[in-house]
Amino acid sequence: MDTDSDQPLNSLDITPLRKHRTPLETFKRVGVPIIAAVLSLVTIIVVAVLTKAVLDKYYFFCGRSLHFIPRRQACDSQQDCASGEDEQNCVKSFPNGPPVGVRLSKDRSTLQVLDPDTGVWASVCFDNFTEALAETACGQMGFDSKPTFRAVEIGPDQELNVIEITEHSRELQVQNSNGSCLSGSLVSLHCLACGENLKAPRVVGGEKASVDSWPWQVSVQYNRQHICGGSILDPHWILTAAHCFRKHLDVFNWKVRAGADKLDSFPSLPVAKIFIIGFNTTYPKEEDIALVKLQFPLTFSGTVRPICLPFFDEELAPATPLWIIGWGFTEQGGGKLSDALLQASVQVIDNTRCNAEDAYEGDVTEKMLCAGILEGGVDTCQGDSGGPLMYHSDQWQVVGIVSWGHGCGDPRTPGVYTKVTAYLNWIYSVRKSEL
Ligand code: 4AZ
Repeated sequence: MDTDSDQPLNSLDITPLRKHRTPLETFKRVGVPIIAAVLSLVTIIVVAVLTKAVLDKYYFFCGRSLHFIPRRQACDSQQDCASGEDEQNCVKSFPNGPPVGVRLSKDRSTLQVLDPDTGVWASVCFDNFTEALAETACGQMGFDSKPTFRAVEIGPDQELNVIEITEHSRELQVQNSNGSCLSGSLVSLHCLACGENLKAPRVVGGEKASVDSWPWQVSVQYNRQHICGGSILDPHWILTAAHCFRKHLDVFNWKVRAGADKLDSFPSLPVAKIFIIGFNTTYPKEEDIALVKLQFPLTFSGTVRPICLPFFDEELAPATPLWIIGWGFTEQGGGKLSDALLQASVQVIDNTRCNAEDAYEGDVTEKMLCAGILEGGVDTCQGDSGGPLMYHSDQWQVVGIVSWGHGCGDPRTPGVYTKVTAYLNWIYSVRKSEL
């Protein structure tokens, strides 16, 4: 073996020859570790996301004492976290308080104010009415949008009870009630543009609906599962039913989906607060109304818009046509949710008929409304709860909230709805308390 020829003459002269790597070797040395690192990272992220989803679903994290408690212990009226965070962000009871003292009549949306001394409601004269007063009036009804108003002539039967108003600490006050109103005009007030859709509904019967027809319809969801329908009242507020929250009182996992007619295809919006009237109601019948406050205001568009609240004096005669919509069961009992939003037309059924012996035997109160069709077969059902019962006059109004009923579609036992006019003062008070 000739070793000498392999030895460098001088060790300082070594200039190691750059070894030329094949693409396969380069891939092995550089590509494989990168891929391994990326894969590990993806795995870590997936595991972390899944762990978080599972933890969020089954556990509540006590942030200050850094420990988990089972989710069912959150909002159970007992403090389980050391500093009580588990009882802080829960569905809130907001009892129906004193009258907010302001209301709008179906007669051209004219403004009425309560005289607290006499307990009498009076129409507001247009004399000296200002934009500031319009804002105050709408603020008392819990709107924070820019109102519009105009003068409308006093009708022949309205002359008696017309007043001028002023303002005192953001509340309207009756200034004089001597009946003089020089302008001879009342205030017609609109707090928010509402109840307009791009497309009118057409056919009667359960058929597919378009979000262009019902841009106020939302899906109220717990852990991404559709529980109830709801309607957009303004950028912050969704009207729905109280019984939707019966099983889950923690606000965190509730989300609202708005802006599409397919159940699983819309962006989901975080909820800030949920209000109901009280917890001690005889489920599901009494006071079945809830207000959901969104964390961020909605941006209105063709597919996301508010519906109007009814006027305080909007009485609906039997047989008045109304509309129902929802993703609820299409068959009673073992049905499943409909992926597409469905719509149907129904009629007001008077409470006496609805309370008959062969029907609800007196369970339907004045604060509820029955609607259906005589032949049966068209009705709301499980999963439609919380959604609107709608009436169209100049605009679309949410006159009812899907609440309860015996079965679905039975001609003798139509759907029963929370009568929204009976809760206007509550809706106004809750929103006002959050302005
Ligand atoms: C429910 O369980 C339900 N047919 C909603 C509406 C009606 C019945 C039940 C009315 O949410």
